[in-house]
Amino acid sequence: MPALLAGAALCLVCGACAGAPTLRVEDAWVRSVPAGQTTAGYLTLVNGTADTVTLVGVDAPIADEVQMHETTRVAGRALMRAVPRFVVAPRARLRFAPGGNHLMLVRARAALADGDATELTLRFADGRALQVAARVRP
Ligand SMILES: [Cu+2]
Repeated sequence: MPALLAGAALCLVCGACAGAPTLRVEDAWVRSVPAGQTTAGYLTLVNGTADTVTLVGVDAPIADEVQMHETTRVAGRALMRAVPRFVVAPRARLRFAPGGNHLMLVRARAALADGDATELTLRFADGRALQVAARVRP
């Protein structure tokens, strides 16, 4: 019985933490790259709100251009193609991860070395923007 009560108390605490619905980014990172080359970025967008959000682009001051790509399998081969927007349902997550959706950071304006941090800004259809720090790693 004491264990049950403790569990109930924990749930209340969790509920309080999750009280503020937010749109946030987890685990943003960019693969290290020499200057002038193209690299990839990854992150998880967490839509903790009750609204659908539409991601329409990402900006990175380190790159000439950023494209959002998805990876599809055609006849056993992985092909990537640019996607203009990603729609994220309420309380859903959108993952950019190796082998799947990813950000292409075209022509790095400076070298990105392991341990650096770089900035990414996510832009949404409603005009909102979300700026995050991405770790650089191999
Ligand atoms: Cu790509």
